Order: sequence, then C-alpha cells, then structure tokens
Amino acid sequence: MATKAPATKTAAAPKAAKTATKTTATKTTAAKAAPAKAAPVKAAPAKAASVAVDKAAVEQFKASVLNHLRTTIGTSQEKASKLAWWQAVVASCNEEIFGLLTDTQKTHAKNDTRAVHYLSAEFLMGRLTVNNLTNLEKFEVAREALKELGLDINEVCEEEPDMALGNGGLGRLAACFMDSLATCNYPCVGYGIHYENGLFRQEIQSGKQFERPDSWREYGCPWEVCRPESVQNIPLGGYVETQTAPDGTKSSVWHPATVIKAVPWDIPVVGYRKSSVAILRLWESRAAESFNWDVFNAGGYVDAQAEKSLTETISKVLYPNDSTEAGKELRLTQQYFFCAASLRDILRRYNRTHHHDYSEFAKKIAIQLNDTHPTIAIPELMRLLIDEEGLSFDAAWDITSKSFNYTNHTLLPEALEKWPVYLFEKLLPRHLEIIYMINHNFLTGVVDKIWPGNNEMKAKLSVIEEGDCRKVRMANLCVITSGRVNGVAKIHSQLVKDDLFPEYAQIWKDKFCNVTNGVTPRRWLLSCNRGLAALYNEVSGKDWALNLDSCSKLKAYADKKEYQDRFMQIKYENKVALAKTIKELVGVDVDPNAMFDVQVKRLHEYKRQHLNLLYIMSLYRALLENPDMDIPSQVFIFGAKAAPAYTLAKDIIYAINAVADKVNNDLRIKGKLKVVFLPNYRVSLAEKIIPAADISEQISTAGYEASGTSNMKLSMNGALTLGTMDGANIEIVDFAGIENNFIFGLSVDEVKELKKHYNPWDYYNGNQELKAVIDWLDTDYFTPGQPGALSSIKNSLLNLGDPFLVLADFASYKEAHQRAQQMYKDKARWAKAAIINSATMGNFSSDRSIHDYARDIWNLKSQKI
Ligand code: 26W
Repeated sequence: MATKAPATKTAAAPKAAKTATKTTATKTTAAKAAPAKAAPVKAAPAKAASVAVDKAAVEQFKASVLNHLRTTIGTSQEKASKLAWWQAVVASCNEEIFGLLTDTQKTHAKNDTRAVHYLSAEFLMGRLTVNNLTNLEKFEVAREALKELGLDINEVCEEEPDMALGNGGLGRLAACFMDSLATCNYPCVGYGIHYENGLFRQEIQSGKQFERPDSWREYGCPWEVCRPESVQNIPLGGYVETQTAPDGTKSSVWHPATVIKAVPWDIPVVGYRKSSVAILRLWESRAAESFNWDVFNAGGYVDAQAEKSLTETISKVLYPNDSTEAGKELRLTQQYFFCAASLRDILRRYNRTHHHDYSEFAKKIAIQLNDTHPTIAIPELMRLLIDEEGLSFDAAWDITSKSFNYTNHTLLPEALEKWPVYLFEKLLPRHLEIIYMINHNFLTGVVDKIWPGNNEMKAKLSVIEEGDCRKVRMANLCVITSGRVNGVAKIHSQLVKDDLFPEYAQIWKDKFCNVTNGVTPRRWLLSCNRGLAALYNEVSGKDWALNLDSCSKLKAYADKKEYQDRFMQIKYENKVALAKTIKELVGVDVDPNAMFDVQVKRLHEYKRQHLNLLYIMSLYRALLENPDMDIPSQVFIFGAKAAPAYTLAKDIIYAINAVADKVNNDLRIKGKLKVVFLPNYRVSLAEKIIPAADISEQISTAGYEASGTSNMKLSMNGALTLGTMDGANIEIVDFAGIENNFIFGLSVDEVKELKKHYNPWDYYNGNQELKAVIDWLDTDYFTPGQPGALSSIKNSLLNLGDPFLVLADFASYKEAHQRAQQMYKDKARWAKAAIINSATMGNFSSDRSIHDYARDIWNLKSQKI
C-alpha cells in the first residue's frame, strides 16, 4: 500500500493546467487552439501545495500495471493500445478494491448491521477510474507511474466510456449518494438496472439532435463483476387463482406465464481514503434457465431464439425521458423486474441470519425509493411475505410500512407515474390484488375516519384513479406506505407538502420532511479541479474533501489580492483547457479571458434554455447596433440532451445552434460574443466544463426545479449563480450571499399569482426589444432560406401561452446579466464573490445529505471497517 506523501510547496496551479490541457489534446494542433491571450491577472506566486509522490509506490504501481498488461489483458508493453493500458490500470486498482470490499462485507455480516437499500431505476455513474484512483489516494502515484511508462494518465482515462445509466439529476444524485454512503461508512446496497444501452449518445448534425445508441460495454467493463451465485428468477404475467382451504380460508395463488432470469452485476463503489466499499448491484435480464428448448422442434429453433430475446429486452435500454411518463409496458416491466430481483436479494441476505423470522426485518432493513419508479417494490414485498413466507396481510403490512421511504424529485404533473390497471392485470395480477387491498384498508380505515362519507376526498386520495382508463397512482401508494416522504430542497419539500399532498400531510403531519440534495466533493472538486483542490489543501488542510465545511477557511482570504489572483489564475487555466476542448468539439475559437457563462442540464421548457437564448439574441442585436459597447466579451456555453420525442426541446437545441453559427461568424461584433452548444453532454464532459465556468445559469421558473445539483457543482468551483429563487438556489445564496450572485425573476408566490391571469402578449407588446428578438425567430436571419424554421419557439411563447413565464422574466433576467457584466469588470470584486461562493458550499456536500437521511429517515449508524 502506498504511504501517504507529505505535502511540499511547489507550483500547483500551472501543473494542473498542463494536465487539463493534455486531457483534450488529441486531434487539433496546438497552433489552432484558442488564442492564448495574456492571463487577466499576473501568474500568482507559485504557492499552492502539490503532492510529492512516493517513489516506492510509483514503482509498485508500475510493476502492477505491467504485470496486468501481460497476465490479465494478455498483451505486451510494446503492443498495448491505450484501451489495454486503461484496462490494466483498472485491474491494478481492483487488486486493492476487492480486498477493501471483502473487509467491508465481513464487518457488516459479523455485526448484522442495519443497512439501507437504495432502489433507483438510474445510477448515472460516469467514469470511475479517476474517481477510484482519487478515493484510493493513488491518483498522483498512477500519474507518475504512467508518465514513466511514457503515457499521459488523462489520455489513458479518456478511454473509459461513461456509465450513462441515468437521464440527469435523479440518476446523478444516486451516484453521488453511493460515493457518500461508502465514504461515510454507512452499510448500504444500491440496486438498479444493468441497461445494455445507457442514455443515448447525442449527435448534432446541421444543428439538430440525433440519437445514437450508447453501448458502454461494447468492449467489456472491467469494473463490474458478475455474481451468478445470486441469480434470481422473476415471475411475470399469467393469472391468479383463489383457493379455499378446508377450513374456509381463502388464499391467492399466482400462476405466472413467464419466468425471467435476473443476473446481478456488482460495481464496487470506493469510499474516499479507503473508508468502505459499497456495492452497486445492477440486474440484467436473461431468458430463464427453465426456458424450454425441447418443446421446439427443428423448425421452432428460430422462434425459440426470438422468444428468448423478448425476455432479454427488459434490460436492453434506458428510457430517455426525464419528465414525461410514457406509460409503456416495457418500462413497467423494467421497474418490476429490478425491484423483484432486489427484494429477493434482500430477503435472501436477511434470512442467512434470521432464518425466516421476520420480527427483526424492519429493524435491519431500510428501503429508499428514488422517486416513484421503484414503487412496485411495495406490493412485491407484501406478496413475498404473504404468498411465499406465509405471513398474514396485516403482519406483512406492518413490516412493509416500516421499511419503505420515498423521495419525490419533481412536481411536474406529467412526470407523476400512473399505470393503467389493464397493464397490471396483464403483467402483475397478484400485485394488483394487493394494491386494492392496501387501498381499501386506507380508504376505510383512515380516510373515512377523518372525512366520513366524503366520497370526493376518497376519490382524490385513492391509489386508483377512476375513469375510462382506470389507473394506479404510484405516488399515492408511496405516500400511504412510506414512513417518511421527503423533497430535495427546502422550498420543494414545502411544495410537496402544501401543494402536491396537502391532505396526506393533514393525515400524517410528521411524515413529510426535507433533505436538501448534495454532490460529492471528491468527483466535483477534488478530481475535476486539481488546481483549486491544491489551494484548499493549503488553506483548509488535507481533510476538506471529507469535511467540506472546512473550505470556509478560504473565505477569510476573499479580500486578499494574493488569493484572489491565485483563485482567478486557477479559473483561467481551467478556461484555457475548456477553450481547447471547445475547439476540438465544435471548431469554435473562444477567448479564455471572456466571461464563460454556462447552462448545462437536460433540455426542458421549465429550465428555460430559451430564455437564455432570447437574451443572447438581444445582446447580439445590441452589439450589432453598437459594436464598441463597453461590456466584457462573453462565451455562452450550453450542454443539454432533449428527450427524443420532445419536439420543442429539440427545436430549442436547433435554435441555439442556428444562433451560435450566425453569431460566431459575424465579424462585425468583433468576437465579443460567442455561443457554443457542446454535443453529448454527460458526466465526463461536465467535469471539463464546470471548473471553467464564471457564471452558472440556474434560471428555471420558480417552483419547477425541485432542487438542481449543477447549481451546487458550479458554485463549488467558483461560478457565480445567475438564477431564480427556485430549488436549492435559495439555499445556495443563503450561504454564499445574495450580493455575490445575481438573483432575478418572479418568486414562487409571484409565479402562482401571475399564472392566474398571465398573458404573454402583454410582455411582447410592452417591450420593444423583446418583441424584436421574438420576431427575429420568424425570419430567416438565422436559418438562411428557411423562414419559419425557428417559429415553433415563438409560437409556444405567444400562441401557446408561454407556460413557463419566459416573457414575464425577460426584463429582470436581462438586468441580472447587466449586473454580472458590471461586476466582471471589477476583477477584485468578482474574484471575491467567486471565492466566497466556492468556500461556502460545505452544506452541499452529498455527505451532509446522507447524514441527514441516516439520522432523520433511515435511523442508520455508520460502521467503522
Ligand atoms: C417517468 C419519467 C420521469 C423520469 C425521471 C419523470 C421524472 C424523472 C425524474 C424524477 C426527473 C429528475 O431527474 N428530477 C431531478 O431530480 C434532481 C435530483 O433530486 C433534482 O435536483 C432536479 O431538480 C430534478 O429535476
């Protein structure tokens, strides 16, 4: 094991820039890269701490990699491709990781610890190599070892495909939580789906989004381990038979039509500083062993293969929607498939020590539902306990209702899952019976007691929505069953209680609570921003990544020129690196001295990328009128995937690209404005963009963004938030100071009020500039020869009523941008604000979130390994 290297004082920031630059140095020549103008501030005196690397550890790592190259990968140093080198590096890491994993699991088994089981349809893990090396405290050693082998660690790590098994915020949150659970030593298992294809790869052709499959495992994933000993068989479909025993008691027997094999793949999640190693267990669907090949004669062989592929379709692809429920049969099957497999796994492990005595179950097992996607786990646990373990309905309910908790991540009505009853009848007939029973007990035992004879109330709170197509309301089932229901930021939790579930809150006033989201500082600061990490090492000591609050020590230096210069020098170097990436990805030259204004997140009307676009158009217009306008040069950077069927979202991407193309090539505005849309936004691209941002665009219509997490990552890396009082923005500016950010727009209450009588035409007709840019969309100025190509945006903003109040917030948004431009001219003031933002984000470490869950929801103790 590597000994910990003592810190020495050397120039860290320039070093960081060098590596960051190398990351992206692949195709373009250096000469073509962004014009490296003089830094805005003089290079600061080289003071940040850097790590002197242990020579013996380097030799050991080198030997291990070379050995794996030969004996695990089966190639030689001379022949090895970069991919092979990467695989060998992973194999070296795994030597240590598997040891730590075994220690963790032994400790938990020995103490029969209570554990949390995090059920999530998505885990957006991204790449693991740099993160695991960092958490093992081996990154510097590996970098040096590879360097001595003639390799650049960043280039080697670029070989790793992202594990994009999630859509956006919810999936990435689950990944950050796994990192924090492991780091904080909480016994846990993450359960999800082993999608063969993660979120689609986005290609941009002529400005338009095209979706391509993402086969992240095409050449195998060296981090995952298949566990055939834990395979589960999952029944599906068929019918329920009611049997009457001689004593007259009735019972239900489910005769499933099919059985699907669930194969677990384990991904070890390494805690920081070798704390514990958590397991992320992802289920892959296969044709069951019992699949009857014999019934097929020679001619049926092909049909048999076809039928086989149907069962294997279940884990084939991640649904790419992050806000609209499509109601597809396959999606419900996916949800049931991974929940059923996970619960069997939980029961199997529980019974190893408890031998089918369920009296301790709720004491030992906490289950967290990440949104409603795993709701089917509720009736499935009931079914397993009743049908397979012989418990009474009431006993099963007692256990189930003590085990589950539910996190809500969105208030958007179109995102709330409702499954047609006919789908349940077809796929899960026994689960439907159990749901009816739960609902009946709730309506008669609870609702009728509080609101006697109130049928309207019953209809409203029922798990079943009546109508032409009866539906199961998954959120209602979650709330009725769960011990605790939480939102993901203070304001959101308030709205969950007051607006989404007010009657339930009346019934159970203590059920509802808040856990504000967080992000892991290991990935989102330590690994992705080595320059800033080195500065924190020096100022806050070496433990800041375990205790992000200690970063607040930097705040004391926010007024000191030396630290301002160093902080902004680090930012500048990150911007140089991003400028290079931008050049490679979209061929646009951007000036690292310009203000980098970043909006990265899924594309959605409520997130209002089109508000940003309208402002950019107005700025362009102003610059055309006065090219010498006294404003800092600005680069607007977008990254966003649109759900494939979300036409308007795709139109907005097209419009951003059309405007970008025009603006970037217009010599009249003298390079003062650039717009880039970076294709295929994903975790690994976020890690390059976020450290380079000056401005963080968080401009959702107030009340619609549950929390946001890019707001936290950007602020942590020293970006100033230009945003609305929505989600976690409110809490962020609470810590960082409203004077260090640019808050604008309607509040939640003002949005509610305005929505009662909103008329976008009033804003259009009342603001000449706004009218001009909206009308511009109707011309062919940005789409030569194709007038009307951008008109759908205008149409939504006017004829379709502007559902997210873009026009109402436009003037205020523009004014916020002007404040930002003003502050940017004052380098010292800006640097101070950037430092304070970064230094006050301690509360937004996902460690804090996980401690909150452990204390308030899971009643979970951390276990030293
Ligand atoms: C059924 C289709 C569907 C799929 C995913 C509907 C809704 C979702 C997610 C709940 C959407 C999501 O990712 N929500 C985001 O969750 C983050 C983590 O809590 C928050 O930070 C974001 O504000 C929220 O939009």
